[in-house]
Amino acid sequence: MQLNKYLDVSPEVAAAVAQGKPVVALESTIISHGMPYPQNVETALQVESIIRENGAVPATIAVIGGRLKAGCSKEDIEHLGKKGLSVTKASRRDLATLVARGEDGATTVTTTMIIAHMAGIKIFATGGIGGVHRGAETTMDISADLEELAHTPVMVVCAGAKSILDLGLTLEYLETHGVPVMGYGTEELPAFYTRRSGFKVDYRVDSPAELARIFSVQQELGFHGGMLVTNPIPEEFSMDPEVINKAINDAVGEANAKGIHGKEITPFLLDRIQQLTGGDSLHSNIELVFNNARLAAKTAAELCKL
Ligand code: PSU
Ligand code: MN
Repeated sequence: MQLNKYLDVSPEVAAAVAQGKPVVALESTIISHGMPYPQNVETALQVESIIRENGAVPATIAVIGGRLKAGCSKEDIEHLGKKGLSVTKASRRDLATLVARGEDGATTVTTTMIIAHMAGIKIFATGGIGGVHRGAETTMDISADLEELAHTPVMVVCAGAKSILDLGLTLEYLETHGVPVMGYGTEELPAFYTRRSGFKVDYRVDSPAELARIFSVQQELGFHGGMLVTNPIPEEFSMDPEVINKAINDAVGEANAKGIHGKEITPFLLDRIQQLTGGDSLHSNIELVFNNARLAAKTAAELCKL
């Protein structure tokens, strides 16, 4: 396969892809913008170990010095975690400029999907995706993640979406763009910190093998889009809905009062929620990422058998 000239695939990831072995992509915005240092680096490294324990090769994705990386080194991860918010949060519109200027970028769900696809990786595990923000009917703030899910053939395993978003409108947008929303072991869309949202997913799926089969058929049908797999946070780590919803509402209120918008709003809300819940939400956030990594690794292994 002719790889993009701006892409570096690590030798381990390249070998696994070439041999048809399971590989799971991981994003880096969650490292630089989603969690504080040093928990961000510890979590990123532990997620990689969990993927290995479950039989797949991890490929953490980022932009380092203008190179698109599929398979970051430990040093790259440490660098992204330490630099934190000063690393550009890189969505689709940012990639060309960062590459041309030789800069670093922390990849969102959007750009992780793009780079994973360039490298031949089909499955990606993360915490939460971006979506239609509350108030989007006036702000038009709709994450590029939804558009990427419509066009790029990568399965994204997440814990649903935080109710910093308008979950109903997010599902409507995905439906319009033909993105299937699967619930792993559930008929209800999980709300990231909690297992329930009151909204239905499109299909409940109960095994990694079936997820792999449906995704594979979608590709064979010639559809070019992705698939969203929503995996509820394990019961023991889920939060009290009243506590977390109050924190979310307060954080959204503050963001509106301060006029925060655009790419800054998601990192602002994530950070405020962590402060308002005294670190409980960070613990839940870490555990749900581990849970998604396990499911993604198992699904990647099933996909390789087909
Ligand atoms: N939602 C979360 N955690 C995150 C993000 C979203 O619960 O870390 C990050 C992801 O990288 C996602 C990005 O792709 O924020 C979406 O940003 P925006 O809303 O600006 O599109
Ligand atoms: Mn946005």
